[in-house]
Amino acid sequence: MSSIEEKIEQIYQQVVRRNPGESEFHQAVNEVIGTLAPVLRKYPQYAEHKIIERICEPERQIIFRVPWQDDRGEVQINRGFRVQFNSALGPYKGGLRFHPSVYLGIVKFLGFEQIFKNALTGLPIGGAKGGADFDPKGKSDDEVMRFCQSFMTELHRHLGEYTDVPAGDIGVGAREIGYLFGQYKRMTNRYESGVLTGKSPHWGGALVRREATGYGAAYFVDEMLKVRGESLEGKVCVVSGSGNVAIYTVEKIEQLGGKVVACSDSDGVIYHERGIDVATLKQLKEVERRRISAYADVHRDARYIPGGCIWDIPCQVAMPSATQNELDASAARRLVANGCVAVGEGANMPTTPEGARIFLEAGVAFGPGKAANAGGVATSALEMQQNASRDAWTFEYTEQRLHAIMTEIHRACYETAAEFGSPGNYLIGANIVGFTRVAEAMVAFGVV
Ligand code: NDP
Ligand code: 2IT
Repeated sequence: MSSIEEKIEQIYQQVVRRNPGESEFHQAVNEVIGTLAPVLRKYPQYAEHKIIERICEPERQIIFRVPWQDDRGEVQINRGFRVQFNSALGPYKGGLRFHPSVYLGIVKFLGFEQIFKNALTGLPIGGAKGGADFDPKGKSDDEVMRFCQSFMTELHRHLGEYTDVPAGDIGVGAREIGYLFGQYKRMTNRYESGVLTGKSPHWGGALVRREATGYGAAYFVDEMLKVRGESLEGKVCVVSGSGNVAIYTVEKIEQLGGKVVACSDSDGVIYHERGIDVATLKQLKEVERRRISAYADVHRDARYIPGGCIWDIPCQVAMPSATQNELDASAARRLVANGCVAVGEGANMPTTPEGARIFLEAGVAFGPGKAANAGGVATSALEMQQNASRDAWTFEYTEQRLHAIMTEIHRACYETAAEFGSPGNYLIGANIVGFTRVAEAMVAFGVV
């Protein structure tokens, strides 16, 4: 090992020691800084300025009590988080996740990834993430509203259109953003549209934000296939999950001529050989808020596999779009054996490090989340632009901008991977592009 590699390993060990028990955060840090040795070799000033050490330490971490009353009047207590990780390139920006598994380690892994993803978009946004260990499943609208109001009552003092701009993630969609914005407006007495993104287009939200992550992920995979002289046209695909990202990944793949034969939730898998019907998906998930098993009641030729593993289904393109570490080494081996040629991560860190290694060794085109799913936050930044100029763009124009951003992210990752001696390795390309953009700004700002 060279001294640079040893130094990076020491930094990683230091991160593990300073952040005990936060395995997802350790994993995300290792995955990024493990690829940065060639960058430090080329730009020794980043080591001198201790950019890696500084980037691994969040600028600010906020943890707070969220008390609320359920429909029976019983008091419930949850824990809220906001990790404002890095503001070198712009105001803190990143989603809120409401899921019972949320703890500091998850929020920190997501916030860390967000720094580099946001830099990749080329737009002026820093990195952050937040959320709560609140489980929206089975809660009434009123309960969700009271929870969101209590959450924002504390968080509002840390936000602002030039300070920190949250959006959605797992368990947080347009309904939750509405309740959060309503409470922010009430507490601050300001109609500050740009303080949250993912708003309804009826009151300041950007058209295409709802679709953006899924559409962008499909565009990214199409770009990876183009480099190989192929496209999504005619490809058999599987998309895990059935939430916001999954639904619009299915929609765009189908628009680009691919066929999605399966999607899922945490209870099971739907297999529909003639292709998932996206209108049914939207009706069941967005309108009725039901489980994916209900799809098989609507389409009798579809099969529901309770407890099934979606990666057992043969496909040419796999789009993990549910959650972290949902695709491990054994699933990666099965996908490769079944003829999978491209993987686009719609979710954040859905593939384990071993799974990613298997894809790269097998020559599968592997689009890491921080590049492939950046379309969501990029369109959030477009929403901020529209809010700042009190303007509203058309669907067509906004989608064109999203498409151009995804094409540019692909180009930057592809060319940088080749420049640093790893052609075709988008993981390395994405990490290096994202890191160097943030590092340049941090060096310019001095020791802050
Ligand atoms: P949603 O809440 O809309 O949907 C989440 C989906 O993933 C549901 O189908 C859910 O199933 C499934 N899921 C969640 N947790 C688990 C789990 N532990 N095991 C199995 N399935 C699970 O969230 P999004 O679609 O917004 O987010 C999906 C992923 O995309 C996340 O990793 C998120 O960080 C990432 N992402 C989201 C962006 C956005 O704009 N929304 C932007 C970029 C990335 P169930 O209902 O059974 O829980
Ligand atoms: O992981 C992500 O990029 C998001 N959940 C979207 C963040 C945002 O601010 O739009």
